[in-house]
Amino acid sequence: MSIVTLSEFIMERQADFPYASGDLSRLLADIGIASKIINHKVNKAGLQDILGAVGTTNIQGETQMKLDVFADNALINAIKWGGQVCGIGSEENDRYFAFDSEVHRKSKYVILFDPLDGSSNIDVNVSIGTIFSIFRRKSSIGDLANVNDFLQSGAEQVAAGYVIYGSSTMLVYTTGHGVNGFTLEPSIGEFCLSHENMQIPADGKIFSVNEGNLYACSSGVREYIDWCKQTDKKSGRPYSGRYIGSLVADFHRNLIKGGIYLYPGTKSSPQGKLRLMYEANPLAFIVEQAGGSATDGQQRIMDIKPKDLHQRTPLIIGSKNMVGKVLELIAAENI
Ligand code: AHM
Ligand code: MG
Repeated sequence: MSIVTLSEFIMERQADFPYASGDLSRLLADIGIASKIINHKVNKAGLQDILGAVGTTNIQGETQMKLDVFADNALINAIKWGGQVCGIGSEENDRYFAFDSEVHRKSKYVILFDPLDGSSNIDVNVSIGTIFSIFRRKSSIGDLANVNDFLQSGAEQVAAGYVIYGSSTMLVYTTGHGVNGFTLEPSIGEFCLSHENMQIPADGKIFSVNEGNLYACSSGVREYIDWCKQTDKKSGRPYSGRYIGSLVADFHRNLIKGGIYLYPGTKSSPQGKLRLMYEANPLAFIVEQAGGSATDGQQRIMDIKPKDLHQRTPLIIGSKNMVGKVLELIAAENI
């Protein structure tokens, strides 16, 4: 059996971009390296005295866990050292970084990431993840990166992906030519191609939502969840409710098995909880590349014009027909 490593695959696929200079390939490889470092630390989390809050709070007012900070630093260092981006935006930092060296000013890309999503699950041993999104810069090569390089709509992403630190560690990414998944083989320390050309089933039997918020959601979303629970032999309902509360893990399962994840707006938080730039956009790019859909209930996630680096958005993402059904019920709300 021949093994294809992440680096081999990235190099092989560089031919997908006829005029590419290899910068994007190197950037993806740097993310692979950072995620191995994060994986190593996450796996040791139960053994070391590294749990608990650092004591600082991030821009969203959430208490940071030590591993969030570690993951953030690991990614920033690996990516900055690689020199393929002129700037970085991270969910953990209120402002973006624009790198001032000559090498960085000449680079073509910016990256945004959520270094460790679902980090409130670390101390209960539940899967967590890293999510990233890459854009081509808007400003001129040679300039310092500015906010407009980051505030691009999802449709302009050139690559996106996630790493799930679960029962095994996987890296899944797209550059707009399908979705491929790599499993970390610990004995050789390499991500190996394990899920080639991933496709999400058009229909699924899993719905993932925090039902505790349901009374505060719009009637269309409530009706959809009711519909999922009704018996209908033909369509295989009732569906199964599966909610880990760790976006990458819920998304990854639904991508493979077919399903839908919803984090809608509520009365007190009309924009929901999740961040457009760090969570919704990259996963939307992946799900669309795998044949699924992602919407905020009114429009395609990747069409949203961002105004703020940290803005939130409602997110309904997964199997195409399931997302379509929710949209049908939301549209009927206004009639
Ligand atoms: P985080 O970025 O602070 O970790 O928050 C995002 C997480 C997602 O992973 C998860 O799907 C969601 O928050 C769960 O939220 P809730 O506990 O409100 O259901
Ligand atoms: Mg997050």
